[in-house]
Amino acid sequence: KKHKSMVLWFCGLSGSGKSTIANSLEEKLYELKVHTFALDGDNTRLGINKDLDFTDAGRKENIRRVSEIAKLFADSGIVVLCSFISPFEADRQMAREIVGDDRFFEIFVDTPLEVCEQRDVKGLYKKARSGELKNFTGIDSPFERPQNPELHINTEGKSIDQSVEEILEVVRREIAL
Ligand code: GGZ
Repeated sequence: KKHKSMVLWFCGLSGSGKSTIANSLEEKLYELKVHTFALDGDNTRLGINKDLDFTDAGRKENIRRVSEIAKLFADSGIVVLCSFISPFEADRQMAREIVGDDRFFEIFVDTPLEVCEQRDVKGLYKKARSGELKNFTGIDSPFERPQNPELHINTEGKSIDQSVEEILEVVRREIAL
């Protein structure tokens, strides 16, 4: 017998707030005694996926591998929070198929490019604009907006807590908290 698990798949531009929202949600779920595991570029692209670049093919393989990892964690009964730009509809569809449609929840963290670029926490947008960084999502690499995500969060004028509450509602419904 296993705890009910699910994969929350956060997609959106660099600097959109995916990881920030996921981390805050994780704290809330901890208080509710829900076991979680968070996957993002920081703990995968530096390790298991360090051989991959940001070409379309590199991103596809990145998404394929992290989906397989998410599937294994979900099989173990954990709620998995995946935060990846995952800019291509076909790759998100692949992730959904690998994980299983019934437990895959796509959350589009919709923050306008202008806002992400204004924040530019890591100075990557500046480098992308100057041409020092190639294939940067939103600048010279596309982001295909999700057409039918389970949840579409417009972050503008919304606090992290408000976004987290919206997601908590879905989680509560799914795993019957
Ligand atoms: C997009 C890049 C790039 C390029 C490095 N394009 O804001 P960050 O820094 O911390 O998050 C971004 C992260 C994206 O990795 P993902 O694995 O989520 O991407 S994907 O789903 O498309 O495979 C950014 C940094 O890596 N970064 N170069 N060219 N983001």
